[in-house]
Amino acid sequence: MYSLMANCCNWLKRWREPVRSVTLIMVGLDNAGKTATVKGIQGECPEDVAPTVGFSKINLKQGRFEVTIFDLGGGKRIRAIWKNYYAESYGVIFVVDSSDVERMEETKETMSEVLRHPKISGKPILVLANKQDKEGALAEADVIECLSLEKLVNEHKCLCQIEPCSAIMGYGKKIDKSIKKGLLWLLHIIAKDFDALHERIQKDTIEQKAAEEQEKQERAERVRKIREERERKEREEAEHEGRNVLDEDDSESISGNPFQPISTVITENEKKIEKERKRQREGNEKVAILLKPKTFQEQVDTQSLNSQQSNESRLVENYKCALTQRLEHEDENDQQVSESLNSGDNASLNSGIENSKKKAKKLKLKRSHRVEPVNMEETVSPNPMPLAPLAPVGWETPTKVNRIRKLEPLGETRHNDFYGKPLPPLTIRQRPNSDTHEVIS
Ligand code: G3D
Ligand code: MG
Repeated sequence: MYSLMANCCNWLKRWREPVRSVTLIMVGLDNAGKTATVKGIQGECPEDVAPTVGFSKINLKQGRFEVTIFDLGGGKRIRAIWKNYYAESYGVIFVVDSSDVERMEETKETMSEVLRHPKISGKPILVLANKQDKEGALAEADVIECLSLEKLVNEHKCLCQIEPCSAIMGYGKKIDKSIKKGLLWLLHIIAKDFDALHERIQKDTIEQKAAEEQEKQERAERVRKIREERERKEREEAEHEGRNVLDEDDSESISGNPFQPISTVITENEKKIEKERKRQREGNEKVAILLKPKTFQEQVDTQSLNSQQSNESRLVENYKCALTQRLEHEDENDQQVSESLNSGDNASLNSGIENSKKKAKKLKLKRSHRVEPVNMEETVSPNPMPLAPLAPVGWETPTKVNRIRKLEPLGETRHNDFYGKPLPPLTIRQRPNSDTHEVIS
């Protein structure tokens, strides 16, 4: 009854324990049987295993533990990577080939090196004296003696358990009981002092990550310095030999990514050519802007031309205006002749006809030299530039000039013709058989 109650309490106690993740490392010399051992634990056939390159990892569940075991390669050159896993390891499984007496010294040195590492010292260690099935394999006591195990573990304050075993005897549930016993012992020791161990592992992991980051940066810095030094030497050599040093753009494109696909290089070159063309076009536009004053000068010339044409047109209009006045006088003279005819006054008729003939002749001569008015709308340039500053003040636009102002009466006795020559004085004659009537000749 008492034992039943004790078992129930233990079960309840274990049930309340949280699931714990534990990492272990499996180390030892190459060919010791490490991979065969982890395969057997995992439940796979341990025979015909290939040499481990780097490391392999297995996960298994044992009671309240989720166990991760790193099977690290044991070759002389690869042992340097072991230390990268020390910080996160809760315990160590060290596999020894008990049949290989010649390498016992090497095994001893290797184990000593592992246990004295600050990230391993004080952690529990399980020693598997493997290949016990082989003839001439050292017994447990001989292994302890050859490795000076007692001294070593005491020196580094590591709890230790040694188990003579054979990895190829079975796997899974039929695995060698010594291997299973040794694994349970290790997990038990870890569980006993789990919190302290866990805290240490957390701290060591953070420190190791910081150290790795620092080492990474230092390595990158070293690489950068080496590259700068190499580039400096290349530049100096190029300057010494008088070669052209690549310009910045080219060096960028080369140093950017030397392994980029050729299509990317072609596209980038096309972009560069297009950029260069655009730069040239912008340069041409700037030149055109610089030449703009010449165009403006041409516009000024056009204005002057228009102004000149305008002056000419004004002269023509002036002439036209005077000529119209003259024609009106002649019309009136003609009217006088017709009136004389109607009245039958021969003297005045003859006189009128004479005057009319003379003036007709004169007018004919003038009309033959008559200048036709110019269509100002056609001659005026459609240039939108304002011409007001160039046009004389007081002159009207040509379109308005076409409307002739009504003539004011000339002076009473004398007036001048178009050419400034004084005209004969006005005569007022009395018509016969009629009232006084003014005839302007
Ligand atoms: P390692 O991982 O430590 O380098 P392996 O060692 O697990 O690769 O084993 C190396 C050789 O030892 C393998 O043989 C393997 O079968 C054998 N071996 C492992 N454990 C035992 C054992 O307990 N007894 C015997 N007799 N042999 C074992 P191969 O021939 O494949 O190289
Ligand atoms: Mg291996």
